[in-house]
Amino acid sequence: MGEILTSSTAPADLDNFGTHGNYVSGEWGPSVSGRTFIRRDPSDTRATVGTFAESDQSDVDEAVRAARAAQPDWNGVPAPKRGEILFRFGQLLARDKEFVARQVTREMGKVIEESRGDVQEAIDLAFLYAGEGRRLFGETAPSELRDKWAMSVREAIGVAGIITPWNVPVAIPALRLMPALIAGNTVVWKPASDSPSSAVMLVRLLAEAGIPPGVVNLVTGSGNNVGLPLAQHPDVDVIAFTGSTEVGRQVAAAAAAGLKRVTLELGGKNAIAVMADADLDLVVESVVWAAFGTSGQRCTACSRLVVEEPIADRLLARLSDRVSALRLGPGLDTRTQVGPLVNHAAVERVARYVEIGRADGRLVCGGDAPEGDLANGHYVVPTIVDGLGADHVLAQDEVFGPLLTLIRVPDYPAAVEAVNATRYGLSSSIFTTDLHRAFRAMRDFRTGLVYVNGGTIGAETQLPFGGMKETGNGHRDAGRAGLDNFTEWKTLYVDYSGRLQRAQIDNQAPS
Ligand code: UN1
Repeated sequence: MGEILTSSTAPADLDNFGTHGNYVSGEWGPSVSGRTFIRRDPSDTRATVGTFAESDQSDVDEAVRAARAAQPDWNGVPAPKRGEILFRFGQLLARDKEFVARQVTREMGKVIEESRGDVQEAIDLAFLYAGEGRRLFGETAPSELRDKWAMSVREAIGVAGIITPWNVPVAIPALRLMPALIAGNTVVWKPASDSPSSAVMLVRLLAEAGIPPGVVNLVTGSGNNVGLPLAQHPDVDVIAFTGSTEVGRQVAAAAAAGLKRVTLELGGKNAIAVMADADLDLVVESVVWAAFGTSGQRCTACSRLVVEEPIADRLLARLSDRVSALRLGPGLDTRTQVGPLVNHAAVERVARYVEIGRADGRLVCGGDAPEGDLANGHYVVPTIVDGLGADHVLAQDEVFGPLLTLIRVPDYPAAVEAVNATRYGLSSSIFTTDLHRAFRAMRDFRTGLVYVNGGTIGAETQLPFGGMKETGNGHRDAGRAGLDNFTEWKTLYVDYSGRLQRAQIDNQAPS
């Protein structure tokens, strides 16, 4: 992997991330208005994570100007050289992995092991797209005419506006930034207000890796004051948004007048289907991880468990024992298995759904306020609800929390129907030991990702990531597909016959 990097920019005092501005034209500075906001630790809101720039339209304007001005030069850097900078960024992130992971946990709450995975996914993406700098393949095709050449090349779109969520605050930005940058676009990035320090850390490392001034610009602040102005901005060519379906619609509408490219990675209501022949030990472990990892706050999280009736009671009993024993606590405590939710609004939202579950179904476990010393954090006890149908609101809405709804079905066709009975289509999974069933599910489940004998989370970086239906608008992140979000196709024809040759007219077979 080349040079080993040992020194770190990480400050010694982890508990004080300090005050940070925006990053525009290679300079850190306050917002134009001078306003700031504070991010608190979701595991104990008495602790402050840091203070960040509260930006608005004028900051967006400056950042877009900087990105526009830097784009031709960045585009002129040979793609393999751009790749070397991304590679170095990956090395720097590997060097600082532990520091970045700890900071991620402090600001958005998930357990430290998962934050390490988040950072690792970004390292993987940096190396993956660094390699794309030596590929970025187009196509060549034979012309239908003699002495004529036909080929296509990928080209940068221009300035990319990238809006990212707090739940995977390192990997998701990398899913967008790495392909945008390798293709020669410049970027204005608005991270979620609940995870600004992850963004600051990534931008510092990008700068240290050698990203030139103006190529990546960071503007922190709210969705209304920064995200929407960015989506509407006439000088932004492509908008990439990852977040809820509701906000995705607003972003798409804001970008529509400018006919921008819009790539949306939105909600999920992901199901695990468990067939009667499944290995139940494996099911229990996989469901706990898929449903309650990141406290259920992943777009890929499993929130519906579709179970064949004959094994439903047995599975539920085992699951309930296992889930009731999960240890809640701060994500930095290595004994913790489930961390807090991101903020108070999230706790209230999940609590509302738990109450609906209590009224309309049967709470199998959870549903109560957390015990012990957790009153100062945003904790919700992992909860399972039984006795509801696939069309119930708990089986339809993306709750984005540790709430799992069990749906009993008589057989495989009913399982397919239940799995597909949502407006989302991100991830799904089947547990079975029957090979034929497994292949049928791969065909029948209408989701962008289908797992066999694995939970719904944990997609790798080298293949397309994204969903069908209202999970997005048809685009995919990751792998080579991720380049499609940030490139135009240019088709090139070169006629070296020295005479007029007309396609579709002068291409008769030789007589
Ligand atoms: C998300 O929750 O928005 O497949 C993305 C996974 C992760 C990415 C999650 N690699 O669960």
